[in-house]
Amino acid sequence: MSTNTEITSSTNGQGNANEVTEAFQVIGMTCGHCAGAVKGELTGISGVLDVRVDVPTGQVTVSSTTPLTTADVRTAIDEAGYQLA
Ligand SMILES: [Cu+2]
Repeated sequence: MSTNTEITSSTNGQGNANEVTEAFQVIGMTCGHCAGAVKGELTGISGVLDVRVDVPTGQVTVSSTTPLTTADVRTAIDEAGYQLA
């Protein structure tokens, strides 16, 4: 399982919620449609703010208001038709 978690605190004195950015490795994406499908499913997870997909490396970076569970991410990627590495 290759999951990198990096916590980014946006503390600019406004009491903003922290933004969590996590990178996941997805197997099977080959083109922009694949990326769009994965992005669409992940965006549907509660709290997700932004999803970036790099098709050549299979790296998917998700920013969210709270840390995502691996189960949620795995389910979303399954729904899109791909596999979490
Ligand atoms: Cu494709």
